[in-house]
Amino acid sequence: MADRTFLSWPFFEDRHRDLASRLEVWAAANLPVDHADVDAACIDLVRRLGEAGWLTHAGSEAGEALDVRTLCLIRETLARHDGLADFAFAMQGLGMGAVSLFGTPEQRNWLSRTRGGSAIAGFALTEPGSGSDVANTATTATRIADGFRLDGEKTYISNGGIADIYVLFARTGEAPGAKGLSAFLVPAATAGFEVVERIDVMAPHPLARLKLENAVVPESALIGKAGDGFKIAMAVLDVFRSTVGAAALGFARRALDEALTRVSARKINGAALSELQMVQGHLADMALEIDAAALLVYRAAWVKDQGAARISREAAMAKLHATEAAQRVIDLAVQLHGGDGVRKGSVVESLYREIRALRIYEGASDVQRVVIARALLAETKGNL
Ligand code: COS
Repeated sequence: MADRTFLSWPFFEDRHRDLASRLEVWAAANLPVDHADVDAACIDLVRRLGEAGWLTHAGSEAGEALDVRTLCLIRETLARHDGLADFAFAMQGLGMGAVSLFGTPEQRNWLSRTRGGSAIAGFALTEPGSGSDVANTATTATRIADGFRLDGEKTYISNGGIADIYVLFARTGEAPGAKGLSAFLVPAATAGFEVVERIDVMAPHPLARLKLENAVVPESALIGKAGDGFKIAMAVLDVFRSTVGAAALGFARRALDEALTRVSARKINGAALSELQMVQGHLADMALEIDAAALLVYRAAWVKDQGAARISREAAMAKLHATEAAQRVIDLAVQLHGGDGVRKGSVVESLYREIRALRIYEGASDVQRVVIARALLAETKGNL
């Protein structure tokens, strides 16, 4: 059983502790699910997470602030039990993040469906020609009578192929670069919107390349103001990057659990592996990485929940450290499992594959370093 002592940290309130206990019971009874058909598994997970009420935390229907500590606790717990369950939960939040933060009452109607599990959400930002460099978004949104015409391609879009609704970023051209982008709510059923390629990755989940050709959306699809798309994307990522760190934390805690069980049971030269000091050294390093990651993740979440307008630096630190640390922790867990660690289907083997993408999506590790350094330099400039 993973370490739960962190729940007594002052970052949390009793409602968080209560939620973590209830979710633990639910997750133990419902997870993991069979991953053989990831589309079917995700659709079913969204429905069940919705029915159980967990998805209500992934969106804000009435405009109240998202509770980032709750998002992190849910992601950490689900990831510890089943990476696909974490994915299903997280995408309902990220996909609808812009609507939770900036949506009109009409746009928020979608939230009642994504929070109930009857609609699936996607976040369409990345393009074949722009990933880290969001300011280079090439998909265009051209003003026409009563709305916009969307043309372009999006790729590596999670839930692509199964989502009912996407928040999609396109160039409206108010200014060059970052200041000329806007965010739109685009139903999958929009004429001219097509899923052109399904993408298979090392830890499979629904993922696709999307094409928009003469896809017309009404004026009411615009989220926030025209030209604010980049800031909207960054504000959403500010909230959800800490939660990626939380998912990594869940994977790392599971890896340490598996490693502890393994080294306690496995004998070498007549004694348990755990009696070797070199093994104990690895266990200590793993626990240290995990606690440091947890402190950064819940620090970022707590700061946001206290009402901070921007937590770019804290969120970047949480995501950067937690994902990189989890990779190291999981690698050690595989090592401590010997040959069994690389066997297909073993828990640590699947963790080894699942953690990798977290160091890339929602801002690769090097993007997080850029965000942290820029914040430091801006503070220094302000103090000179
Ligand atoms: N909240 C609100 N506004 C923000 C912001 C945030 N978190 N971050 C930046 N902005 C604002 C800036 O203040 C700036 O506005 P002003 O000129 O009015 O001050 C504007 O947005 C442009 O910011 P910046 O100059 O930093 O933009 P860059 O193009 O240099 O981009 C990075 C910076 C690289 C950090 C950004 O593009 C990024 O995060 N890239 C990764 C994207 C990503 O996560 N992709 C994965 C897709 S989701 S799976």
